[in-house]
Parts: sequence; structure tokens; C-alpha cells
Amino acid sequence: MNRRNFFTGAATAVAAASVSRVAMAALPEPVLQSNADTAAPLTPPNGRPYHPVVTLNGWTTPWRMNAGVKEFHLVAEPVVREVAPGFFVNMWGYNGQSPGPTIEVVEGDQVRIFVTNRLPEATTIHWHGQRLPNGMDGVGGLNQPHIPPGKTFVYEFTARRPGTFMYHPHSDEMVQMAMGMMGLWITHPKGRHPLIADVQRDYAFLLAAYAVEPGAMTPRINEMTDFNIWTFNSRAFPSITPLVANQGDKVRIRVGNLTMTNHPIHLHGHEFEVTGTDGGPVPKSARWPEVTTDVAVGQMRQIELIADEPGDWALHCHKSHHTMGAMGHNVPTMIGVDHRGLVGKIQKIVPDYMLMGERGMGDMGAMEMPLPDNTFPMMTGQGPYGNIEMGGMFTSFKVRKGLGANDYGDPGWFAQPRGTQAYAWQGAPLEAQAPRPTPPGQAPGAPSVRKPAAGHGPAHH
Ligand SMILES: [Cu+2]
Repeated sequence: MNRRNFFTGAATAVAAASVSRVAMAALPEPVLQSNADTAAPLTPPNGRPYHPVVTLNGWTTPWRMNAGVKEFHLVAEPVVREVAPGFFVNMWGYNGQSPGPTIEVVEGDQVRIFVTNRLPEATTIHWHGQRLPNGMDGVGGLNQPHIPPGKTFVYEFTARRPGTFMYHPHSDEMVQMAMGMMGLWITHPKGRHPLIADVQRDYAFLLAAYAVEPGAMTPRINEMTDFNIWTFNSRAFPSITPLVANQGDKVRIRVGNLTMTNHPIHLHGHEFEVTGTDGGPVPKSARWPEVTTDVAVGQMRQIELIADEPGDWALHCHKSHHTMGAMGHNVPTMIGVDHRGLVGKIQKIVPDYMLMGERGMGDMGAMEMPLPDNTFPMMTGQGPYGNIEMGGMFTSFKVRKGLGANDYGDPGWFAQPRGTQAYAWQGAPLEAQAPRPTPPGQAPGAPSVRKPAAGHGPAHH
């Protein structure tokens, strides 16, 4: 659209509101997402081709080509994320969700990103890991003025280095990252690259943690260490989409950590290599096989493997308290409840409990959404053989024979071939067959169970 034509056309009696709408039309339409589903990979609609990534429970934003420049529009704004079924959290994000949309470009692309601030306070965006002019690096006060509420700033640079990156604010960072402001950025190589393999599946997610009191909906943004909601892309198990692969596929998984602690990410059933970081591809001579890789705070790790073992394989953080949903299992239902009489009672258990909107997040209260039954499952997820008893940073890697190249749908549960599954022993009780060693300090033959304390009922069920 030509700007001059716009104003010529608009010159015939326009109201002030229309002028403002016309001015906004000069920006690329921000592409919004309101649900937390995993979007199909975005085949590049224009520009140079690449093999797109799949953002777990997220999406890649389309762009506008404008005289050879890829234009994007990110709108920083309050959002509501369904972190797990029935568990909603007030967050700040981009284009309707937290995390914001993934930006995918090709090495050498010139990009222009319009960033509109619809938050109640100033923000900026830092393009983590990018080579760019200093004034585009997004540190408020250092590289640029902070973006005031209601204003739009423009970032322009060339995506010089292929790799796995992320974006997040560098303005009231503690609050804004604790509220979920983050997104992925993938720069694909412009051609064959000696250190970047062709893959059939390319997944990406960010590790994010929140501190949400039972019954509350807004994260406690001053928390330093005691987070209780552990997420991949702001979703907690059992709500994280499984990663699906056709047997034999080469698979890349890109993980970035914007929490305040490290996460050893562990994959079952396969070995992988770390093939890249946010610093770029890892030289082949520096790669070694792993089944767990630690992703430290502010780091990104890009792993690759051959999906050659069919099955449903766990993919999770190895810190066991990060695969739990904390505290939420006994949260009372709040639908239709007048909170005012409850605060005092809740504060006896949770001394710093406050209603949402009373923490200085003034504008959050203006969102006019009904207070949901904010229950977060602590250990949940029904599997084919019972409760999986996980929450938080856990999902599955589902390898199947004969999946189509673009089939990312959940194939359901894996049916273990006969004779390949752990089974219940049906023979004689094994305890009776071998004498057990006597624990030190105990007479041989003495019962080895601890005596139950009075009044606590039987020690054995
Ligand atoms: Cu962890």
C-alpha cells in the first residue's frame, strides 16, 4: 500500500478516528493467537524457503514483505494463558499470548519489527543472541529510551547469524519476565551449512516459571527463588503438546531458559548431541552423546537425534520438583465466591496472599474476565496404564512408523508389542526364597518394620 495514495484517498472528509486508523494501517497487522494450541508449522508465504519449526503450544507469526524487508508487528499487552486445564494465569505477553509468537527468518534477511506497547508501563525488546547495531539491542536506558505505554518503536537489523535465539524485555525485566514476556527467534541458514543439519522435525520451546499462589491468578512478580509453576512455553503437563516424529526422522529440539534456575532437560530412549547454542552451531569435534543437557539461566540449547525407537518417551526436566504442579491440588473453587470475606482466612495459611489487582497491576483488573476455577493439578495426566503423576516441565516424545511428513497430530498412546513391557511377577513370593541381610543394630530375626507411632494406624496397608 502506497502511503501517498492513502492520504489522497483519505483527504475527503475523515474524522480524527479514521486518520488514526489509517496511520495504524501503515503497520503490518499483528497476528494474534487466543488459544494455547500448537499451530501447524508456517510454510514461508514469501521470501526465501526454509524448513519451519514447530513451537510447542505456540505459533510462528507471518510477516509482510515491504521492499525486500520482512516486517513484523509485536504488541506487548496483558494476556490470559491457560497454563493447564482450568488453570488460567494473568500474564503479559505479545500478540495475545505468552510466550509471544516465534519469529522465523533466514540468514541475511533484513527485518523491521514494530513493537507497540499496550502495557501499563514502559517496555523494550532485547533480541537475545543477535548480532546487530548497538542501538537495536533493546536495553532500555542504555541503547534506547524505554517505549512508553501507547507508543510504537521500530527495530531494524539484518539477521546475520543463523541459529536459535529468543526475545524478551530489557525494561523492568524482573517484573516483565516473571509475567511471561518472551518469545523465540529462529534464523535458518541461507543454504547448506556445514554445521547445521537438515532435519525432518524441528521443535522449539522456552522454559518459563511462575509464582502463583493457590487461588490467585496473577504471578507474584517479586519472587526470587520460590516459583511453583514450571512450564514449557507457559504450559504445564498434562497440557504440553507431545513432540511427534516418524521413526527414522532426524529431529532438532531447541530449548531456551528464561527462568531463574537451571533445568537439566532429559530425553528417554535416545541419545542426542547438543548441536548449537544461542552462540551458534557447535563444532562437530566438540559434540558428544548425552541423554540430559543442562540449560542454564539465559541459555539456549539445540539438540539433535535420530528418532529410531518407536514408543512414547518422556521428555522432561530432571529436577523432580519441576515436574510437579505445586500446591494447586487443594485450591478451593472460586467461581461465584465473593473474595472479600475470604482474604483474611486465606492469609492465615498464605500470609502474603492478596487478591489479583491489589498488587499494583492496575490495568489487569480492567480485563473483565470471569474468575475461573483456578485449580492446577499437582500430579496428573492419565496414561494408558494409570496416572502419570507429573505436572510442570514434562511431555512426551512420540515416535511412530509411517507418519506423514506434515503429520504433527497426537498419534495416541503407544501399544507395546507383546513381550516388550514390564509385567507383574506371577511366581512364588520372592521374599521367601532368599534370606535378607540384618540391618545393623538389630537382632537377627527381629521385625524390620519400624514400629508405628501410637495413634497413627497401621504402618502397612
Ligand atoms: Cu527444571
